[in-house]
Amino acid sequence: MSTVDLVVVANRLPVDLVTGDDGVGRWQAAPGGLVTALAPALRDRGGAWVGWPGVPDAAPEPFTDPEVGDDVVLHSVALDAEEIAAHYEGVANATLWPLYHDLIAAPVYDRDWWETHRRVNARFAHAAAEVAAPGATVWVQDYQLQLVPRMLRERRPDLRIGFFLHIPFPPVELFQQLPWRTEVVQGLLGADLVGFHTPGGARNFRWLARRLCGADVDDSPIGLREAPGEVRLDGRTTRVGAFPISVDSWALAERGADATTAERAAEVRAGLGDPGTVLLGVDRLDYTKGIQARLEAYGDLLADGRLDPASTVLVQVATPSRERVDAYRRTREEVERIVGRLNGDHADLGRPVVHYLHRPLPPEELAPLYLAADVMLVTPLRDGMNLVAKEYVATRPDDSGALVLSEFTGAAEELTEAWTVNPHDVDGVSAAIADAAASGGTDDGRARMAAMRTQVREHDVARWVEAFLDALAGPDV
Ligand code: ADQ
Repeated sequence: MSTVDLVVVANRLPVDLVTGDDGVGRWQAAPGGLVTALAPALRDRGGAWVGWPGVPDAAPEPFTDPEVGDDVVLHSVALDAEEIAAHYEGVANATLWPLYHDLIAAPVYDRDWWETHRRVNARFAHAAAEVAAPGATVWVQDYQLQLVPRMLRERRPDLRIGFFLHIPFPPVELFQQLPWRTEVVQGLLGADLVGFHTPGGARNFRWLARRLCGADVDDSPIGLREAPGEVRLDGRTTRVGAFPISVDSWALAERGADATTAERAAEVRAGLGDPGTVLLGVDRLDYTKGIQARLEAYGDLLADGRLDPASTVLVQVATPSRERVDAYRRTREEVERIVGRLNGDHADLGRPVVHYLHRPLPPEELAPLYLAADVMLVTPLRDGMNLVAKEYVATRPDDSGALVLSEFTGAAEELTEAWTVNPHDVDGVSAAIADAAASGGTDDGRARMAAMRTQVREHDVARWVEAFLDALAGPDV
């Protein structure tokens, strides 16, 4: 097998196996921020991507996909149905996801799942070790693969290994619940550089490295994009820093400025009955996203007359997600019950106050919605970053529009000019929505959006990739 100098390891490959009308399976690029962000670096360096193809037992030979890049070889890690249930639906989505998102749902700690999770992580590490050239850089992605860095280091001490966590790293008191907490911290310490969205996450991890593994740690403050901390253990140093991810700001701005997008946005508003105010939510249907909180807050505003149901519309687009996990089914039921109640209480014939779409929309449909929305509602109870907030800001063609943003998102550390809210405080969310809606056309509203647009333009996803890879390639410490 030929080997390469840059290997990305992620739970999923950047392509999906889809079955056509003729019954034949074909690979189709799965459009996503991460592949768009990483593909240029992989193409430049003739890289490889190691991941699970998303369906049970699929084990194709290494292949390429023109949309990812002809020079980027995709290596599949095969998982059987039992491994998908235990590693992916179990440990990843029912243990780590709720634990790392502040226990919004109760995490399940299952020893058999963990055994499988460990075995699956070892398989990813083995696959990466096979394709990495001597001295290559390997960048491991996200919470499903936290054991990989150490496993990979044991096989291949010559490699430069990076790890990035796309979800929040939890407060130390919560992390300590995990029965396999030391194994996870040791797993991550196999990397040369461990990246988080926020300095707080990096500091939590550094504290745990000392407490759980007896590592020698520095006490540098760790800033946004600067001064990573250092953790020394067994003669090696792991750097730990904050690398807030972003969006492809230029591509989004270009789409937002396109005449077709503006025309479609006008059609959308006309289709909604040309309301005075359009509010928008766009999320995966996940209990972390705080969809219920924003609906309740909106309901209060309609009920007490601060927003007029005859001239206000909320559009909520919710992508189906993890539908085999109980907590997700319950969240969907709750969201749909509240939508039904709000429309029952406040709608008129032909004029719903909430338009609810339970499906993903393609980017060419999302952009007009971002343009049509006077106020974007991003109210997660906890979120590593939240790209939707940045997409809204990046797509706006001018300084109009307003963002209501939960303080429990990574994005809130950068988009400080948003109307920030505590999503547990429904009265506070209502007040912020009312203020944001009233800010349209004011100097304050324009100044806030201008500042956020500058922030997102200057810190796009290409810069994120470059910052992480530069830090990873940095001087030996
Ligand atoms: P997610 O939890 O999936 O990501 P987010 O950052 O908001 O959350 O990204 C969602 C992406 O899906 C966005 O690009 C958005 O446009 C798209 N999307 C959502 N709903 C959609 C819909 N109905 N139709 C079409 N597209 C839709 C995880 C972490 C985040 C972190 C990212 C990146 O949970 O905190 O920001 O990874 O690190």
